Amino acid sequence: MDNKKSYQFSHAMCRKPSRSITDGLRALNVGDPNYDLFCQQHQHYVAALRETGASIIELVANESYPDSVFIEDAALCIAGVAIVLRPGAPSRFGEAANLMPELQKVFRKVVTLSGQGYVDGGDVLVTETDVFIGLSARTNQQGFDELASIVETLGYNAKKINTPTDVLHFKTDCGLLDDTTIFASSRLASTGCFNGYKVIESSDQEIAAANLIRFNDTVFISSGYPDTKRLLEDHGYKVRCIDTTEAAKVDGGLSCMSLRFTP
Ligand code: CIR
Repeated sequence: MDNKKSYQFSHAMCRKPSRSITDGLRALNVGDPNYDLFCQQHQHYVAALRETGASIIELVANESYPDSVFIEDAALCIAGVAIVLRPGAPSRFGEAANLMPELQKVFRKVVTLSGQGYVDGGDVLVTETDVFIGLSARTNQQGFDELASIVETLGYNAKKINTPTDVLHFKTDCGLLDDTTIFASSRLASTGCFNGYKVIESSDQEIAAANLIRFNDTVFISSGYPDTKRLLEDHGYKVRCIDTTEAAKVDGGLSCMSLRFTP
């Protein structure tokens, strides 16, 4: 099956938030997420993805891993292959192995990184031809090397980027809009890492809106960023806003709550 375009997907896999989300990792403590409200916001997110026509596989909550709702960090689904990653935070090490059987139910080919490197899926942005991999506190050089060698066999160019300091993940600051266009913070865009692409920059006041996802015909952004919504609509995109206040308390955003793929 032809899996391109890089923003068109027949499926997404999501994991319900666990009650242990109150122990989720965070750079800054602004208070624990409210579990019930998180579940409500997560349900809206899942329903919105489904409304684009995709089938959504919803996994049960996993209390052993507080951050497991952020399923994107444990795997990369690309060109019909599921690559089980190695999340770089100690409390998340086990998430990938735990997810593997679920991926095996859906994908004919499931592979793992070859060594002991670390990669969080939040550091990986896939376009039609390129796989950008951001080195960060969670993704190291060895992880880059291991993932690059896999995606290159799938026909992609692997591009190594240095995620700006103090930014959790590469995709905290960017998201794909279409074949040739990337939305990014100015601090990331100004590094020139997206040369060859058209870049739409987020305003510095709405930098948190940079973690958006294009899923089928819709661009999903977090609620509360009216300038970003207008900007994207002015560029012709269909935009839908989703409340992510509870995920944000533990440094989560839109991209991290799903694996998006065509198996
Ligand atoms: C973590 O620090 O790992 C989680 N609390 C948040 C992960 C967000 N993941 C992502 O943006 N891909």
